Amino acid sequence: MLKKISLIGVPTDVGAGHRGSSMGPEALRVAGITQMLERMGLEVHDMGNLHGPANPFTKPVDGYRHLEQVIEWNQLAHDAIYAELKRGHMPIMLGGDHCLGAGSISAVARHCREQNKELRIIWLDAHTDFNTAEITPSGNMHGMPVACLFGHGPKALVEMSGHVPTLEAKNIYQIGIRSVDEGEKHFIHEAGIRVFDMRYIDEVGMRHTMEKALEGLNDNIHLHVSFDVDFLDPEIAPGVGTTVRGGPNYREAQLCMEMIADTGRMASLDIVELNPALDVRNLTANIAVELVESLFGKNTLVRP
Ligand SMILES: [Mn+2]
Repeated sequence: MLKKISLIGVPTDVGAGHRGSSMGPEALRVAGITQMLERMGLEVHDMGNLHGPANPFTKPVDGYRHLEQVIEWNQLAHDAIYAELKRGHMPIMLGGDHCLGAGSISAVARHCREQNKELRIIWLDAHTDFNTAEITPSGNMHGMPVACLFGHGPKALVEMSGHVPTLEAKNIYQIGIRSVDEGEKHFIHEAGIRVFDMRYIDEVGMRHTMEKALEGLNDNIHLHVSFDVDFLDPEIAPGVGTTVRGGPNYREAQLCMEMIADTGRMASLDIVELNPALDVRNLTANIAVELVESLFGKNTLVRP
């Protein structure tokens, strides 16, 4: 694992239906993300927040809400994350809503292409985020980043990584899924994406699920984790805009993170959709920071 971490705050909610995830980066800092990472022995560079357009809070146009602002924020995130990867730091994006996954992963994919590395994304989320302008029920672009990365969406986002499509089915595993829109369901199936939904996790357990998602990792794979906080059950993580009941509980989420840490291969991370306006005394930010601590290898015992 890389020793130098760069925190990049991307304070926007232009892709979301509810306002508030723009306050996510500061809530994570207040919850002590920097101090936690330093305690883990890492060198932390807090790059501060990016500055982009305000949220106009207007209605969707042709199936996209705030398209212009979403593109601008994604380009900013892409450029900042790419610059950190280029100088050998491990970027952690503090979102921001999940529309930023398009820009962030475009940067990671660009870097991997240049380094001749394979990319594997672990997408932790209640939703598949595979909507397009044609099938979206809301126009909210935080439901579209995966589709963009697969080549379906506005040109500026689809082409951001410099290679279309940015991802193929073999590059991504989605975990914790429990809310898929009708049009999305068929589209995901056609694309051949491996989705480990909550039923799968219920049936075989988190351990087996993560073994599958992490199998075959080697030196040449860059592991990126896209952690949408709505992955978690709303009982433990109420501070998100799109809560869906029946998510992983605290122990299951911990196991998921610990198993990713065990691989020692995580090379970039996004934390998105934390919404302090909907949170209770920063509880969800605190839980997110605890889980990220496990993601960086916090163990209860010394393990072989
Ligand atoms: Mn999401």
